[in-house]
Amino acid sequence: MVQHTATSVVTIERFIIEQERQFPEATGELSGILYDIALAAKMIANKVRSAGLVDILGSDGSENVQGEVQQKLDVIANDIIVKAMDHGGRLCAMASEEEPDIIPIPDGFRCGKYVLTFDPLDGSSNIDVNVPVGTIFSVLQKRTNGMRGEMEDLLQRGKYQKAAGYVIYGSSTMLVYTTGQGVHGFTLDPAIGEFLLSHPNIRTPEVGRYLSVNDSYEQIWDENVKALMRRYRGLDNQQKPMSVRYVGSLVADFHRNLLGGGVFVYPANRKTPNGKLRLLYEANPLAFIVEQAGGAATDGRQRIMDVKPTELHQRTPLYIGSKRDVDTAMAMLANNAGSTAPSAVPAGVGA
Ligand code: AFP
Repeated sequence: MVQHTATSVVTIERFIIEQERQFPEATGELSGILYDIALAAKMIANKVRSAGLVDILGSDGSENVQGEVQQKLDVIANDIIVKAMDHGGRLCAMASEEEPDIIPIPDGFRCGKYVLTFDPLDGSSNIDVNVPVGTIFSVLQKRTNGMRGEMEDLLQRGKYQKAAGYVIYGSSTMLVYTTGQGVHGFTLDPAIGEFLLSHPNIRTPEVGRYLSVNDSYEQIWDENVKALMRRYRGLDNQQKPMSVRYVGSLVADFHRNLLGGGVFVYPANRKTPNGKLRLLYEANPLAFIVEQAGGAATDGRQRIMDVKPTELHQRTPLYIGSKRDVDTAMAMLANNAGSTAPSAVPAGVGA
């Protein structure tokens, strides 16, 4: 690991090159993917920043594959990423939370040895109220022999990820990524249009201060999930109470907890028995990051990155963050995680 002082100005490009030099066998393809993502992130940041100024807010009326109404910026961000990534010759397929099927590399472009999955603009329902949103991505290496990427290449366990990261469009724009050599954060300097290394070697506290959960679902949680929440709040006198912080924008909640220590929780409930969040686009990339930072991620039964995906848009319960707090979830949910008794959902819950 190259050491940088707090005062050295290191662009993301320089940092990626220096990391790559430590691996003489590296072809530069993974680095190229990361540059292209950084470029797409700058373009999306620009759109997000001006969202309040131009009439591009609100829904464009179409629905994504989960039946959710898309915001216009979702569509724009999706398009930006696809166009920034599909012609570089480094990817052989992509999958986006906003598209139902594999996104192929268009005819005429070279296919590379990696696949990319991404959520182009997570938390987009928050855009109308000027709350941070984010992009999440994951890079895997192709496994099949043909030229084009196939479903099998995308449906790999998270532990096989080669890189993962997120971009948070907040009071400043930050890109945080890992290639398995620690977690590094870069802040966009808008004056020069460059991501500069601002958070080298991020480590997350072992014990969290914050609990991020939407507890309006309490009525439709399992009893063991309710017990876990009582534990986190200190109500069973087993630990110090955690402070509740919930933005409702996963990247924002995750980012705060990564830096300050905490656990983000989105359990299964009777309305969504597999939880809400997506394994490939949200849980796996953030799990890779949190583990690299010293934290952990589980679905309540097993480590997130050990789950074998069976479909592109698979959902998963998610408990992610500081190690002790995720271990507590594992211990308290192990017998019955994710499953909920099939009884009626009270009217109005989980709307
Ligand atoms: P949207 O992309 O539909 O806004 O969903 C955001 C999200 O996937 C994630 O960013 C939040 O953590 C989570 O949903 C919030 O869900 P609840 O509204 O059910 O708490």
